[in-house]
Amino acid sequence: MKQNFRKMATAARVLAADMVEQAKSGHPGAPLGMADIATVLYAKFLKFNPENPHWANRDRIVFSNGHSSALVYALLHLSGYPQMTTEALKSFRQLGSLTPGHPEITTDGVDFATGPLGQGIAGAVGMAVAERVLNAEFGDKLMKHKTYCFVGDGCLMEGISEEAISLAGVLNLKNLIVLWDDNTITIDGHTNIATKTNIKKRFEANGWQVLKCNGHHYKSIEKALKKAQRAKQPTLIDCKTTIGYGAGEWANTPKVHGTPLGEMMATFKKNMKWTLAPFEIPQEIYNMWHACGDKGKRACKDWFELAHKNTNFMNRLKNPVPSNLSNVFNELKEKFLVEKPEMATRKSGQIVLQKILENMPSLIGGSADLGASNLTKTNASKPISASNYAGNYINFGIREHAMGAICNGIAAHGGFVPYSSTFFVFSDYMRPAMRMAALMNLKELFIFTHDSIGVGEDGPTHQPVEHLASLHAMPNMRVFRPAGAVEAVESYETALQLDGPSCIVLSRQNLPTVRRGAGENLLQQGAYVVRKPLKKRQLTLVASGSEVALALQVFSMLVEQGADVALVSVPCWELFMAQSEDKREKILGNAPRLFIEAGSSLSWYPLKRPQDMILGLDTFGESAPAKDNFAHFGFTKENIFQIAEKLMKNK
Ligand SMILES: Cc1ncc(C[n+]2csc(CCOP(=O)(O)OP(=O)(O)O)c2C)c(N)n1
Ligand SMILES: [Mg+2]
Repeated sequence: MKQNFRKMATAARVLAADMVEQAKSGHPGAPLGMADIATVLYAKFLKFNPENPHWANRDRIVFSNGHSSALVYALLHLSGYPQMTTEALKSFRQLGSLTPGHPEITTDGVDFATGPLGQGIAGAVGMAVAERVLNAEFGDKLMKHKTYCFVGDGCLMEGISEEAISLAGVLNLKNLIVLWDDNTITIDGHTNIATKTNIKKRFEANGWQVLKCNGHHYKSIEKALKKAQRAKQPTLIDCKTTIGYGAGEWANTPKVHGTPLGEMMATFKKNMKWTLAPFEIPQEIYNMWHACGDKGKRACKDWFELAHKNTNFMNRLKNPVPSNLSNVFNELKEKFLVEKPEMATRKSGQIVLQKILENMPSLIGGSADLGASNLTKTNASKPISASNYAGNYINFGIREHAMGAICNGIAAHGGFVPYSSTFFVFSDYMRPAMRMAALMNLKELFIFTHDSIGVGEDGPTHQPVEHLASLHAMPNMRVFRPAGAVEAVESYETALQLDGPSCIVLSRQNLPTVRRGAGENLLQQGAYVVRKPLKKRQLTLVASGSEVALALQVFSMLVEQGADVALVSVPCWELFMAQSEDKREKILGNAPRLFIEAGSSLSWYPLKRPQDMILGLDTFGESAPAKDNFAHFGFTKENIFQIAEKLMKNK
């Protein structure tokens, strides 16, 4: 099949322009500018199979400038992804379509959801890491592919890109090829109004190879991509392009970034020498585009023949969580129930993590330079490095934002459950990536330690207050805050059983083991009665994490006074709120409720009735020893005892 790149790129351009026009909304600028590069990439290099979009050894492609989505869908349509019909293109940006405003991974052929600039390039770094680690474990025949990533000027301005490319340099991810749509235009004008960074020097300083091409000249693009294939380092290709290429006076102006061509459409189509009706593509051009997938189809077929013989590998891809983990969890629970350790949950968490790591090669992750504090580096951790990818621990450096997005990329790649870790208060630094994990429903663990004012002397900058509530507000994110060692085991167990992302929030300070009997995993319903009332409840104490221990002291004081009290632990607010109201009410009971949490009171209002009370923390903490801090904010057994007595009297 003789491919004519000019015709192919023109078809991609007009389709993208037609889509934006039909929707009366979207971004024509980047698609028109990037179409030539994408055409050469798809025709000559990208290894993909439209008939099997999830084939594990395909090349990955991330459009970090997610506003180029019209081009993404045009490419998927032209190259023959069955789902991406002309109808789908016509539904661009409409409710329930496969062609949402920015790419989402629920569309076949979209490897990573993008839109918030910079997330994509960090995700691509994660994919390249995943590929290298699997390659080290299973060899070239089963796992060897490239990760391509388009970025705009915006992605490179975002700080996360610096975090990501510097780690990519350290890990020397030679299979990562980033294509920069270098059009010197962003929404507000020429890039020189906001940056004078020498991008070439910046990437080179991080150990990358930097190549350059004319992004509208096929030979030039091909030459650069060819060189990148043989790279010994990660590669940036600086593709000089014109935003809105072909769109008359709008080309090379910010206007074309996000304005449907409208009155400029006629000029554009004339410049493209295109006379067909909107969405009409000649068969000859379809044939050229369909041929792009041929190399991938052959490679995919060969790969399956081999891969099927390796059940270990195939099972790993199907489900990275091994089936025998329940034994690990049960043994640990038994051990903790017998030993009843007085231990920080970050420490019991480390014991759990180590046991899982020993049994789960697909669990990889690391910390943003707090391995020794988060206790997420274990005796079973082995570093992943440029000289040896066969490890399970990533030294992320002090780069929380990229750490989150890189883990998203590892999870989206497949074959792994990634984990990241830092102080809970710095979850803010990775929140945009966590939101994308939730949106993509990626199974991963965000492990946070130093979960409250219990941090103590480091002071309010280091003391999370609003973080639990703010993460509860994030859709599809689960937050586990175990009260002790047994709940720590169950937090990991539940997080690994369920789909999607989970946070595991752990204490710095020691906590008693509050759980008594073993039995089933009690975290699956989010909350449970950890100390039962005798006959008729007069009060229910409700707490999570370290405050459960405090509540337990109050419980004992009240019981000594002859009161009949229940203590409820809520290790996972989201799972509890997902229960039926009946079930929740049964656990919480009719008696007055006293909610105790050393954090924003916001989360407890949905469960608070007029006769109940919340002891929360709605200001910043103080720099003081933890004990003094808790006392200052009323988190003492004496104060809570008094509040409890008042609540019971008021009834
Ligand atoms: C984190 C984030 N901030 C802001 C935006 C809004 N936004 C979308 S595109 C864009 C400009 C991007 O410029 P560039 O990457 O050069 O794209 P081009 O205009 O060249 O297509 C901005 C500010 C965003 N999507 N994400
Ligand atoms: Mg630009």
